[in-house]
Amino acid sequence: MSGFGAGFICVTLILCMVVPGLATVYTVGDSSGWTLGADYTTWASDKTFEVGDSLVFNYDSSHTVDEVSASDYKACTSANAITTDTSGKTTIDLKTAGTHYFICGVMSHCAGGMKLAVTVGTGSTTNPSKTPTTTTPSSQTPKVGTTPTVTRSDSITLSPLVALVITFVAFCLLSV
Ligand SMILES: [Cu+2]
Repeated sequence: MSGFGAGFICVTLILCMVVPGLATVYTVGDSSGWTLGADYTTWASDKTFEVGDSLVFNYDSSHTVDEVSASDYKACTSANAITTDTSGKTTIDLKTAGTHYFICGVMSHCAGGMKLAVTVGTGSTTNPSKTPTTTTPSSQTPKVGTTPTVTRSDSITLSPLVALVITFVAFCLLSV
């Protein structure tokens, strides 16, 4: 009887730990939303974006959300926009690694600060199939006879979570 209960609690705990690590939804500009007068470079500066995360732009009908190329971002032009939306609530799923650029397409708004660049890293916890940019550490020369150290930072950030999960699984097996 109690075995079922303990097992259920363990599975629930593991899910609770793992699931929040999968994807994060970022509200651009937080409570300010997507508007003139906000500083999106500062907003993005303390955040880490991963593949699988998403951005939500909240704005009124005087703005748009256009995803543009790097050069168009610098030039503040949305003439060649990759995507554009005027719905007032735009959700962008960050599906690929690299830098994604967003501007407001209304004249002079981009120059006025409505521009956002987010650098997306490859998701470390999941999405092993989506790793378009894998940089091989060519500078490293593991010629010494010792065991090669793990050079991928992804594995390092993942390990505490894995350790926790393993601990919980071991705990479950012992208690059931
Ligand atoms: Cu605007």
